[in-house]
Amino acid sequence: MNEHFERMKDLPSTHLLGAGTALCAGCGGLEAVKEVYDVLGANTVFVNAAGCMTLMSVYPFTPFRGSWLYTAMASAPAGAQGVRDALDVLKAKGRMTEEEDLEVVVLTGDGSAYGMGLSATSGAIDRGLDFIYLCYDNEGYGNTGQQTSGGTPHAAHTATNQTQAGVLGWKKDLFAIWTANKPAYAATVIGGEPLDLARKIDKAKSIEGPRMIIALAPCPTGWGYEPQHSVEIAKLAVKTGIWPLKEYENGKVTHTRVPHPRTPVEEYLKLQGRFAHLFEPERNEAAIAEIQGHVDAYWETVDAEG
Ligand SMILES: Cc1ncc(C[n+]2csc(CCOP(=O)(O)OP(=O)(O)O)c2C)c(N)n1
Ligand code: SF4
Ligand SMILES: [Mg+2]
Repeated sequence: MNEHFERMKDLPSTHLLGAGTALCAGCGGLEAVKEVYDVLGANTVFVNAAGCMTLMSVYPFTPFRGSWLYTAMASAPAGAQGVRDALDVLKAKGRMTEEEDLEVVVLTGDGSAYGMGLSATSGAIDRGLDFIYLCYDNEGYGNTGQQTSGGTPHAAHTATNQTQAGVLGWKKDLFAIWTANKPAYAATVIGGEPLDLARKIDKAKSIEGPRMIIALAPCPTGWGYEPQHSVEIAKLAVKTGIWPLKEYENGKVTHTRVPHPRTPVEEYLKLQGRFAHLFEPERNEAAIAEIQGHVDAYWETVDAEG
């Protein structure tokens, strides 16, 4: 077993399960949610799919000034529909003013967003639901010990993929799945690039309809690194081109940061315990080159589109 998962095994279960009543130090998901909330403000109701962030609202305690509804993993967009409809009824009956209205925000992990909750999300986009959908993507089922999800990257070790090769498949392109559904807006963000994130959330706030946001969420506990490296890893995700920052509006995708020159992907990979087997006991040149090739191929398509 990878040394990183050996260490996880010995952690108290409260820490393994997203730190019980608090989140882990250096949590990139929490950083992104805080930055998003700074822009959205108190007139927000979160509809939360079970995951690490659920621990931010353990009744009667919450750091939020607005409201919170907890749902099963697959159902957050359906819950958001109910909340949106109830708010609209209150407004129609004159029991709530426009100023008192709430922004309905699904807050979900990648386990739901890339898998279990995908059909409910697709349905909500089809119905033109007026909501923001925020996925903090820590690339695994973090709350239950970092099992593989549809967001887990190629070659990573997870609690359910401990072979020398790691995960054989490739991270699903959720942004492409969403934009194929033609939402009003979609964007990728990361807490380590707060200005880019704030501009996109501000824009999402000004638009009506389904607005989809994915935040890559560096996760010290699940990815196997010390909490103080979260911002460095976030910045490397962008500089290496592994996490393209982009947005979709009116049928067009625009990249909001184009790293040039791109830092080699191994600078990002080698900081994380989940990729340690690519470097020790000996470098797996073929696997590192394959991941680099994948990233290069993506950016070649971007360059070709100009
Ligand atoms: C249908 C269902 N299966 C399993 C669980 C147990 N469970 C709670 S949180 C969680 C992990 C969710 O992963 P993700 O959506 O990526 O969020 P994260 O934990 O990484 O924040 C699981 C499997 C559940 N709540 N519902
Ligand atoms: S996303 Fe990772 S760092 Fe954040 S609370 Fe969950 S396990 Fe901890
Ligand atoms: Mg997750």
